[in-house]
Amino acid sequence: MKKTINILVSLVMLAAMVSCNPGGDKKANKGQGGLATNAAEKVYVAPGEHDEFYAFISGGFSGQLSVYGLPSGRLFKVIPVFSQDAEKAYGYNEETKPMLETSYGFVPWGDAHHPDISQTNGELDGRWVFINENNTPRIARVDLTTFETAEIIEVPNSAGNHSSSFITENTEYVVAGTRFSVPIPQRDMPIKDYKGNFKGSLTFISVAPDTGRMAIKFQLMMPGFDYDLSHPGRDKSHGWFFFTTYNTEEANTLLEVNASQNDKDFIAAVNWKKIEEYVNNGGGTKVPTNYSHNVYSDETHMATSTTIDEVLTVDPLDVPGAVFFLPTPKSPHGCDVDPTGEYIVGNGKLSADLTVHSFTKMLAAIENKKFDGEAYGIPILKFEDVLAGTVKQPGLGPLHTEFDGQGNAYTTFFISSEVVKWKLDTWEVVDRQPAFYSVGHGMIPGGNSRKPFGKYFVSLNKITKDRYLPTGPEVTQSAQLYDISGDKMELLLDFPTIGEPHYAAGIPANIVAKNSKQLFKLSENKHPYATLTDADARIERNGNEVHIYMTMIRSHFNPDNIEGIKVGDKVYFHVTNHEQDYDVPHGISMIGANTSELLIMPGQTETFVWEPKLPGVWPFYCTDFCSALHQEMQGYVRVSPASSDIKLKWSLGED
Ligand code: K7E
Ligand code: CUA
Repeated sequence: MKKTINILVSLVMLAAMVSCNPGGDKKANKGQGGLATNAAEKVYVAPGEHDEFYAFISGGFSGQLSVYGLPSGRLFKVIPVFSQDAEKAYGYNEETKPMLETSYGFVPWGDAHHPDISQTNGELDGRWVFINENNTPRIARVDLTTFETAEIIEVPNSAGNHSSSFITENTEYVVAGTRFSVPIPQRDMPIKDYKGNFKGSLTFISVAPDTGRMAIKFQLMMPGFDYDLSHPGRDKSHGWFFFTTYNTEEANTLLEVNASQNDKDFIAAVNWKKIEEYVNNGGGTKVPTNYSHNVYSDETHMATSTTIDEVLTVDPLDVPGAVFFLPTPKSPHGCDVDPTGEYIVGNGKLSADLTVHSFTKMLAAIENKKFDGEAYGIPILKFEDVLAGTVKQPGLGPLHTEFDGQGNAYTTFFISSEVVKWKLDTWEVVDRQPAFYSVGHGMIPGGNSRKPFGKYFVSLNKITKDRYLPTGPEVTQSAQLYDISGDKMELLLDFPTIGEPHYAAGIPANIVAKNSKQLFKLSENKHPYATLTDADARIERNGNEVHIYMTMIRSHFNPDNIEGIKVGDKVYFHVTNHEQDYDVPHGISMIGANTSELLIMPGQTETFVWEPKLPGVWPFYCTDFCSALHQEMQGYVRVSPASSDIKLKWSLGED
C-alpha cells in the first residue's frame, strides 16, 4: 500500500510539473536560441531553391502523413493514408475507397504514429515510407515515386498497433507489435480474468524486395503485457528486434497506479532470424482469422481489397533461444538502437536514469545461460549482466532517443520539456536545450539507420500554448528545428504541424527527389473505365446504372452536354485526364453529388458516383484552376423524370 501511495504522490508531482513547466517560465524562455544568432539565415531557403531534406511527419489523430522541407519547415503535401481526404478525394472516389476497407468494414479514420523509411544495407534508400495505424491495427506503405499510399495491410490479433512500423536494415520486415493485450482469439470473457489469459502479438510482415508488397510472415504470441515501442537491431545486432513493455503487472484497471508497481519491466529481445528459419521449416500454427489487404495499382489507378482468413502464429516456447527479457526500469516507452547496433536504450518514463543495454553483453549472458528466472517460460536475463551503462538523472519523463552517428544520443524529455544530448560509452550529459513544449519524439534524418545525417534534430511537440497566434481553444501542434552540427544544439525554427506529430522520418532530398514521378503515361493507363481517345468518349446504360466515359484536357470536358439521365439513376463519372504535362491536374465537381470532387493527375482515371434526385439541367465544372480558360471548363447534364423516354445523348461542341 505504501508503494502505491508513493507512486501516486510522485505521479501527482509529475502532473504538476507538466502543467506548470510550459507556461510557468515563459518570459524567460521566449525566443531562446533563435533570436540571438544567425538562425534565420540557417533556415532560409531562397524562393525557387530547394530544401536539403524531406521530413515525413506523422499526423497522429489526423491519420495522415505530411511532407515538409528542412531546414525551411515548409509544408509540401499531406499524403492521405488512413483517413479520407477531400483535397485529393482519397477514400471518396471509387478507386481509393477499397484502401480503407478493414475486417470491421469501411473505416475512414485512423491514428498514425511512426513513419519509417525503407533501407538497404542499413542505409536509407528512399523507396517507401511505412506508417502504422493504432486504432484499427494497420500498416501502410507509401510509394516515394508518387508520394501516394500504395498499400495497407490490416494486422489481426492486435489492438492499439503501437510498437510499429519499424523496419529491418534491408527492409526484410516491417514490424507491428500490439500495445494492448487481448483474448486471442477474441472471445466473450470477464475483463478481470486478463492476467495469464490475454496475449500480446508481435507481427512480422515481410516486404517483397522489388515491389514492396507486404505479407504477414508470422505472429509471435507473447505474454499479456503492453508492447509499447520497438526498434530493429542493426549491423552487429541485425537479426534481432527489441520491444519495450509496460504493464508486466498485467493490470486491467487504473493502470497509472497498477501498472507502475514493478520496479522493472522488460525489453523483449526477439531473434527474428531464428523464428524465420523455424517458420521456413514448417514451424508455427495456422489459425483462422480475418484481415484486409488493400493494394493500389498505378497501372489500373485503382485499389483492390482482399480478405485473408488465416495467419501463422508462433509460440515463443516452441523456438528455444529466440526470445529473452531484459529487465528495464520503469514502464519504459521508447526503445532505440544506436547506429552500431550495440546499444539498446530503454527510456523508463518513471525512472530517474536512462538505461542502456549492451547487445554484446546480452549475447554473452544468453551463451552462459545466466538467467534471473522466467516469465511465462521466457528467460529473464540479469539486469547487471546486460547493462552497458546509465545516464544519471538526465531529465524528467524520457520518451525517445535519436542518434547523430558521431557517438551522441539525443533523448527527449516530456515532463522537463527538453532535449538532452549525451555521449554513448561515457553516458555523460553534454548539452540540453528546452523544447517548447513537452516534446514527444525527436528525429534526426536517418537517425534509425546505420548512417544518420546528424545535421538537424527535429523535436515534435505536444503543447504550444503561447508560441503562436491563438486560434481558439484548439491550438496548433508544432515541430522545432535544432542545428546539431556543433557541440551545442541551437534552436533555429518553430513550425506548425498538421495533427499531432508523433514520430517523423527524414531523408536527404537528393535520394528521393530524382525518382519523383511527374505524370502517368496515358498509353499505360489500364483502368477498366479509362477513355484513352476522344473517339472513345461515350455513355453506356445498364438498367439504372449509367457509366460516363469522359475525358478532360485544357479547357474542356468531353462530353460536356449530356441528356437522357433520369431521376433514380446511379451515374458513374469515369474521368480520364488527357494531359501529358507535369503539374496539370484537373478536377471535377457535380452539383448534388455527395462524394468529394475529384482531383485527377495527368494520365489518370478517377470515378465518382452521382445519384440525381430532381429533374433539371445541372452543371458540372473543373475545380482546379488549370488554364486561363479554367472558368470555361464546365458542362451540363439534363435530368429527366424517371418515367421519361429521353434517349441517352452526349456531345461536345455541337448545337
Ligand atoms: Cu511516444 Cu505513439 Cu511514438 Cu507519440 S508515441 S510521443
Ligand atoms: Cu481544368 Cu480547371
